[in-house]
Amino acid sequence: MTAKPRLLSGMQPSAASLHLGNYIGALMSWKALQETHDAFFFIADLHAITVPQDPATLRENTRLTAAQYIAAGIDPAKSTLFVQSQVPAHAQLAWVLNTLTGFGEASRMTQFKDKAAKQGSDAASVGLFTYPILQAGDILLYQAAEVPVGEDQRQHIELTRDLATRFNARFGETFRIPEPYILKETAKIFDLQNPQSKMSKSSESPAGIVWLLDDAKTTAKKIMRAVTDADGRVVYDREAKPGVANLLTIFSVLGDVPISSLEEDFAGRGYGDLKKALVEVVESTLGPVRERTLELLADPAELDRILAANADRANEVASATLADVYDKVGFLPRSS
Ligand code: ATP
Ligand code: LTN
Repeated sequence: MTAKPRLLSGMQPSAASLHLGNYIGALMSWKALQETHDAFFFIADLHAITVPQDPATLRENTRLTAAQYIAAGIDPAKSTLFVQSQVPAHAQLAWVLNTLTGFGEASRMTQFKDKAAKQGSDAASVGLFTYPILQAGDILLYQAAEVPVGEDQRQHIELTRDLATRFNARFGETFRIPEPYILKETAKIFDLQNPQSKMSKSSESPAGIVWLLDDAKTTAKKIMRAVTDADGRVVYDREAKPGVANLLTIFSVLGDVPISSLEEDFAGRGYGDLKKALVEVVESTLGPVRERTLELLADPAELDRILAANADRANEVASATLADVYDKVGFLPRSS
């Protein structure tokens, strides 16, 4: 039997709830990938403190995010599902990789430039600047072959590959060079009120974001009020009709029907009909996810126990890689 390829991905616990974009763009594919891969999925809480944050909220959001991973189908018995800060090797490897990264190289990361611009560059922390180096460490610790991420993360995976190649050349073969596994553009979900921008945890568009933990009524209201256009035809055209195209994408992915059959079914009917049917489809997917999340949160001690057991599993792999790195860079081992 050949071993399954190793895979790793993560999300920041930067909001209390994940949204429909995270569900369709990340969790649905992760769930499928855990069947064919030796998968590691984590909650990137070390990354979450690179922007101003509130400690009680961070702790709460970390549990909430873990519960939503599990509720969406990430099985902690199949995948290793852990909290980043519970595996100390992430911070330790990041330090070593910091010393191999050029200042100019780090300065070219576009996500930093965008996020720093939002905060004002004086307010941006050095942690935000070195965020991609911590991310490189996440991936390299597990010798991951594949990293499923959205297109916006491609540059960070390229940096990871460069750092791994550089380390291997300087100190000897240590890291596996990971491949990006860029999730399809068709899985990209846009804001219901502003269908030119992607649905995002940090956007300020309360009516445009479908949170996984919204109740059924709130979700229905958001879908019924989604921005469309004056044309009235249910046709997929991303350029000319972004609002309708977005609704069709969500329907197609969650209902598992091709967009062309939706166009046929709804030909000659209005957007109201499309939206009503979509409300049903979204609720039949998100309803059970929401209920399961609430069940898991009702027993936080059990949830924390699952996370601890998974962190132990992650730690076994991560600490072995870190020990090799420490040895290769020339640190004096502590005698036992
Ligand atoms: P933030 O606003 O804090 O950056 P986000 O909502 O954009 O958060 P990320 O934490 O950047 O989400 O991404 C987590 C995962 O969810 C990534 O794999 C990303 O590709 C996916 N994802 C995020 N938003 C969407 C979206 N609108 N459509 C599809 N996938 C998405
Ligand atoms: N930066 C990623 C989250 C993330 C990640 C990782 C993804 C942190 N470390 C390692 C894949 C592999 C994001 O914002 N989506």
